[in-house]
Amino acid sequence: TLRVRCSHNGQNDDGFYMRRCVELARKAVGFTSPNPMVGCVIVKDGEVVGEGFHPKAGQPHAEVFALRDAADLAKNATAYVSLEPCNHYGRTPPCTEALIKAKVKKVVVGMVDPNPIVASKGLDRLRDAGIEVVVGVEEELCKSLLETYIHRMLTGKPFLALRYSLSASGQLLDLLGDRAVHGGGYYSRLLQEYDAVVLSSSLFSGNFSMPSSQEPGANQPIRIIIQRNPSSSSQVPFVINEVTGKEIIFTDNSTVIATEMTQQGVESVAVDQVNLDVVLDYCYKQGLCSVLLDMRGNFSEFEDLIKEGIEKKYINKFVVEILPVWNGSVKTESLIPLKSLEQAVKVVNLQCKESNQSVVIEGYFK
Ligand code: AOF
Ligand code: ZN
Repeated sequence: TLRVRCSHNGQNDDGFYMRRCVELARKAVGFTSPNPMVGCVIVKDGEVVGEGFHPKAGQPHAEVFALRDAADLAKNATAYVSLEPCNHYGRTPPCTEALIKAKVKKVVVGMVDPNPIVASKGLDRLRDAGIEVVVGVEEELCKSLLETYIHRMLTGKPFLALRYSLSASGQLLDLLGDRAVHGGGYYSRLLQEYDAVVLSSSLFSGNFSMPSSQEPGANQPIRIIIQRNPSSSSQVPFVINEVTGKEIIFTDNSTVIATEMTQQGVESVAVDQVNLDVVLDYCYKQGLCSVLLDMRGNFSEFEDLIKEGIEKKYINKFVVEILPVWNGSVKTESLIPLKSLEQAVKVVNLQCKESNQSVVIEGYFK
């Protein structure tokens, strides 16, 4: 078979192949949760002889696909993997054994697996088998690919991102504003990356339709609907359109309403106070890695959730989409003056993301 020969200028080849691993891993965005996205490349004499990525939890890992692709050529080759190969029997057998059996000479790893059942045991096993192991190539890139997985493993909480949209004139936009972008391209892609999306029940009073994630078969996040002080069952929110997937309603103080919802076939959780602790704990127990706090509809319902999220440092990231609409004049009375730059919450790694109809900015809370 004809194999792709990659040019190597004698410079940082390891980085080149690791970036290819990450590119391969990304092919499964929105398909692998709760498993991490992983890519693997097998290289022999400067030639790529095998490639693979982990397509979905329950399916074989990246290394297995790449080794199958390389077949006999894996012998004495170097395997590049964006995440440390596993050394345990989970849904699938250990990748370390597959690499050893294929007789690879060297394994180059992007990052150590933070999963406590792996955590360097994979590296130890490879070294014990006489394989040369290099760790930490393009580590930051590999880590950014797995930010939600790493966060869940290290903190016992799902990764939480806040999303909202702004007019070009600087105001928060409601649902109507969101429709300024036809097809909601960026939003659909974003949904695909999160395991759960938190929405306000106020959204469901009108003709709200939830876009589905972009690719067929891709992850459709669980919808968590916050409904405060429900007074009658007529307010039971539900999704009108064809979007599938689980929906669950969190209500304040009303087991009566909760019972009614259950009778109507809607899953609900009644708690004294709906807050992020409750929502995040629920998501963690469900095995979810990431939650998107989606500020659409009634912003006041979200005000205290966001305040809590910032104060308790639960919000890891924000995603703001600036849409091509100008919303009247800018009202200066709505400005909240910044007391001092020192007191402001610091945002790091501000980045502009690709989107064809809007400007998308992402940033992280320090
Ligand atoms: C790898 N390569 O491509 C992935 C790894 O239940 P399992 O067998 O799928 O194991 C899941 C765990 O394996 C997961 O939590 C993570 O630690 C590791 N994922 N490891 O060597 C891969 N996806
Ligand atoms: Zn594995």
